[in-house]
Amino acid sequence: MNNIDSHSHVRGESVYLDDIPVVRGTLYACVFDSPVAHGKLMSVDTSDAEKCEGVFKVITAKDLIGENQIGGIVPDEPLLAEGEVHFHGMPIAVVLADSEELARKAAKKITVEIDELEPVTDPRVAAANGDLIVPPKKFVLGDTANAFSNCAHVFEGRTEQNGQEHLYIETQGAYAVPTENGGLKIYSSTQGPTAVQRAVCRVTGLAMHEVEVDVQRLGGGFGGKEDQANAWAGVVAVATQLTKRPVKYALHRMEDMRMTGKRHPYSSDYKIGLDENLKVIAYEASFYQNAGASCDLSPPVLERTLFHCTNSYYIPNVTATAYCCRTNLPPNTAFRGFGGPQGMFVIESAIAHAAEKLGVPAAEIQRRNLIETGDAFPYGQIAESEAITSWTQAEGKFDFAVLQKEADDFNANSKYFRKGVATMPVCFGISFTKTPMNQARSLVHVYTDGSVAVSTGAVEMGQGVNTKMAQVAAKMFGLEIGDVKVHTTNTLRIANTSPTAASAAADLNGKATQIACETIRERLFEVAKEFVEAARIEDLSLENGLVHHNGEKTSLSWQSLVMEAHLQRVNLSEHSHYATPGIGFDWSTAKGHPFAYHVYGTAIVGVTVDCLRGRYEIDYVKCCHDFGTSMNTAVDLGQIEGGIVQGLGWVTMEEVVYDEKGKLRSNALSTYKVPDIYSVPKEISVSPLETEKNNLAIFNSKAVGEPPLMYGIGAYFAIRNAVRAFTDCSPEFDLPFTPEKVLMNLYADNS
Ligand code: MTE
Ligand code: LUZ
Ligand code: MOS
Repeated sequence: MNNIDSHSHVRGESVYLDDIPVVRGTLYACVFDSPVAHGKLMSVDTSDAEKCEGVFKVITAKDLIGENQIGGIVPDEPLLAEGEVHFHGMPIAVVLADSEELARKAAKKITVEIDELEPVTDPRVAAANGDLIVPPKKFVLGDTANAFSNCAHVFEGRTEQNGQEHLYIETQGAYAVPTENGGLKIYSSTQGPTAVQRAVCRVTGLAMHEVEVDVQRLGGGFGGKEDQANAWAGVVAVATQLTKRPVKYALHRMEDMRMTGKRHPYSSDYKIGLDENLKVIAYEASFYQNAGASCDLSPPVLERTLFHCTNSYYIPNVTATAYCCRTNLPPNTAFRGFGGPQGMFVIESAIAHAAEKLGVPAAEIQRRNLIETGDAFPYGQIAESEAITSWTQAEGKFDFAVLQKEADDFNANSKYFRKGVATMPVCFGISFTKTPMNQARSLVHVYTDGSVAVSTGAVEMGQGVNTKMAQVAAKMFGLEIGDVKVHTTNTLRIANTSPTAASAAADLNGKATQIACETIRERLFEVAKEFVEAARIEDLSLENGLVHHNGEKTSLSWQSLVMEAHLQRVNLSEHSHYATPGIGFDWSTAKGHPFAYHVYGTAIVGVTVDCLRGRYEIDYVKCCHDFGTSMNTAVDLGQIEGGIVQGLGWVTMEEVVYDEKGKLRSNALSTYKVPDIYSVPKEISVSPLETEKNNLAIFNSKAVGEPPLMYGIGAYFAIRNAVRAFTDCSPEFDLPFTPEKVLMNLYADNS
């Protein structure tokens, strides 16, 4: 079963925001953004821009009819700057013109007077200044203070992690079309149609039922469009409201890179305590999150850092504290893993540190501390663990000892190359940690020709969720995948959606679709029962387009059944709702059962470092991954491969650079490097951990969108091991480990 979009993708026929035919009279927007990171905005002069050819209007904050505010969690994010600018790239004015080119040309004519203030770019400086966006958050299990005094070994250190540009192939954008009586229809490249609808309503003053948001698909989101599509939709909505003309804005790559936030950089401290048997007895961590200039999704990202701060391990005494630090960078935001990778890197660094000091392999400490079923996570949820099974299966399948020996033998015989190997277990919780977000709706229509249409709140962004939705309906009705069409994600058909995020879209929307199909199927079986003279509807099933009775074919086809039901005036449509049962979290105690389940896995990563040049290649990533029971192995394998490559890009070559003035230097594809075909692992092997256990995943097929990204973290530790095999050094735990940094460490003076 392939992705249903693959055919139109390879033919270039899939429709993205910029492919939607524009309506006559459409104006094109271009945002003028702040040239400095921090300052008092004294004046904005748009007069020269307004005189430019083709310019219809220039909008600034004072023109807004609604509220100048798009901050969803904390109201600290104006749509257009007013009084002060908080980051380089902050939108200040919007030029509307007859073409994109004319709008961009005119935007260059805008001038501003700004009294510059000192920008803060370091989260520790912000924390020292008391500039936290929300109060610190803390998880406590056991008693670390006491436990450390009983540890045989205690190690302390610090880690630095940089951000990551989403680099979705399709940049951000939105298109607003006026509808009757002042309403708006918004096409948006967003993971959160409802988030866009809310933001648009806030800045225009319209009610939610006056604004329709429609999403066909995204050319990638990766978290970058969970919240940060809102601004561009807000811009075109305000422009349409003020001009009564359709308005479109599709950002150019450099505008997108400069104006949008990225994965959060973190600076962290750790302290780890072990006993004689390498059991981790106590762990303390402090996380300083670089949130950027406004709140955005930083608090829930920070919370997920805490949720995953012990990764796959059981540690009886944990104190983890997290600080949401306001700086003068673009607001950082959701990015695949959502703070989880940042939490996991710190514990893995602490383990690597301990291993180096104790002269044991890190894998030995990892393996001895894997969480078991019945153990509690620091937030109180009791594990149903596959940590040991995935480790054991990976070790059996890929023979860690042989891989390590291969590397050792190679190293003994090579003058300038070194191989390194590292293991990376992963445990990732599935559900939005904010419990109310774990709900979804689906609308299923069966038409009288037997074809089926499904609409859900899920947004297709390349991850294959539409394919999975079609599979659910096809399976429930005993049809072919081609008999089902998944339609755009639209707020008129599906209201109050959670964003497509947290890897939970297939589960939530799939379960809702399953419920809708079940309801329709029961109605149809009542009709079929008479025709095939069945005693009970439980004896009926739908397979290969035919009604089956006690497992035997009947002559009643799906199409005849549907038509007959319609003639009998039976409802062939259903709008259903699903909410994950049994989950909840109480922040007053910082305990609860936030996740429907966890996804586990263990990876082993091998690299070769060129010790003359500092360059490296990833030889392999081999993992045993917990799929539950995959409903689509092609799609899931694609997610694993993409996730791994994105994860190792973050820890190796992707380097977001802001200068001391808070200006983005890595602001184009020429200065920001993501993994390409030459830098992906030469081999990615996936061994499925198949379990029969029931879980809350759709058809027991566990969520796969984010967890594999964290296998990529193993690349950092593998490179580190290779470097240490060449020279006696102890590189700082500092991401990304670019070839430059590797080279510096290879020839650092450690004396
Ligand atoms: N895969 C592709 N191709 N494109 C994307 O934008 N986003 C990732 C992941 N995989 C993404 C992707 C992120 S951040 C999430 S949360 C999940 O997909 C969301 O989709 P799901 O809930 O259907 O797994
Ligand atoms: N988004 C969100 C997420 O709002 N809450 C989450 O818990 C989450 N987790 C992962 C990715 N996005
Ligand atoms: Mo993904 S970071 O939950 O959009």
